[in-house]
Amino acid sequence: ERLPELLAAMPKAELHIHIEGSLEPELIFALAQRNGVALAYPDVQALRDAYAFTNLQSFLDIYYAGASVLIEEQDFYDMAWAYLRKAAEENVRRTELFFDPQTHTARGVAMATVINGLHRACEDAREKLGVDAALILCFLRHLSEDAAFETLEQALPLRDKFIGVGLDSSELGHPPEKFVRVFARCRQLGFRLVAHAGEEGPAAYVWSALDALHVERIDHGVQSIHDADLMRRLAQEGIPLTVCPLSNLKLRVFEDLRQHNLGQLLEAGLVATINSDDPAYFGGYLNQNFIETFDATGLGARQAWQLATNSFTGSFADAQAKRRWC
Ligand code: ES4
Ligand code: ZN
Repeated sequence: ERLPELLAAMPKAELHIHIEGSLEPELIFALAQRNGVALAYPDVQALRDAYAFTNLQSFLDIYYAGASVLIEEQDFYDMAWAYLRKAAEENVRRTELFFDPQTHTARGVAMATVINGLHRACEDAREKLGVDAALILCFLRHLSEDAAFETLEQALPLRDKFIGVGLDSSELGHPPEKFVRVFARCRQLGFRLVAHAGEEGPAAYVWSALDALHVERIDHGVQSIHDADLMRRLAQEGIPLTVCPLSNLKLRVFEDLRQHNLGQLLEAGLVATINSDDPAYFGGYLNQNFIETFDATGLGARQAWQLATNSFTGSFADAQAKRRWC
């Protein structure tokens, strides 16, 4: 049987998807119209043409601009529902969605509007699509730790609607240490913890995400390859890495997909996974990430099985659900 069909058909989990990064240009324009929000681009094609990124920051600027059309609870629902339908089609059985509340609260959108819209879509996904979906609140690392504390405070009345917290946005110059106190508080509160580290930033940021923040998973983490001691630790402790190949390609973390180190991470025994990151911006949803990465790097059926297994074992699903999938 052909590999692309196997990759598409196999049940899998997605552990690294920013729901604002699933907002397609067509939905951005529809929501802009619905909400009377002005966009800096005349049409869908002009917006798509602006997706010519050279690094993480050049992407983030346009990603935050796209999110400005989200105003009402139904907007957040519609965005998440569109992604969850796509996930179901791609045989995703479990997905853990990042969201960036500070992008929205800074524009005067209430925290409850954001979380209730996303959470309702997750509930409908379980019921109508058979997709198990959970939310992870991300703090924006280019903002202060005080701003993160304020965000946590605003979200706590809705704490049963998200399972964990993460750390995203501009990595360089914003090391994990900046958020030690707020992550300690989240840990105390019983949230699951993750952080972006080693995407553009150095392996040292992966060490501090583990030792200063006590995260359970590393988002990206591809720079870990440059530190042999770190590689041994990640393997020994079974710390999952949520790798995003098409994102890495578009943001020039690797200049060619053939140079991507996913195969080496697996070879070293790490719990590496494939994820889409911001599929509307990076040229593909989860199955496209699998197919293009396998094609470029020559991975085979054995790695396909390993990646699917890793995605479920690395997830924050309960033990019973994991037994059902694995
Ligand atoms: C992100 Cl690719 C990436 N890196 C860091 N933060 C992000 N937020 C959305 N996509
Ligand atoms: Zn990400």
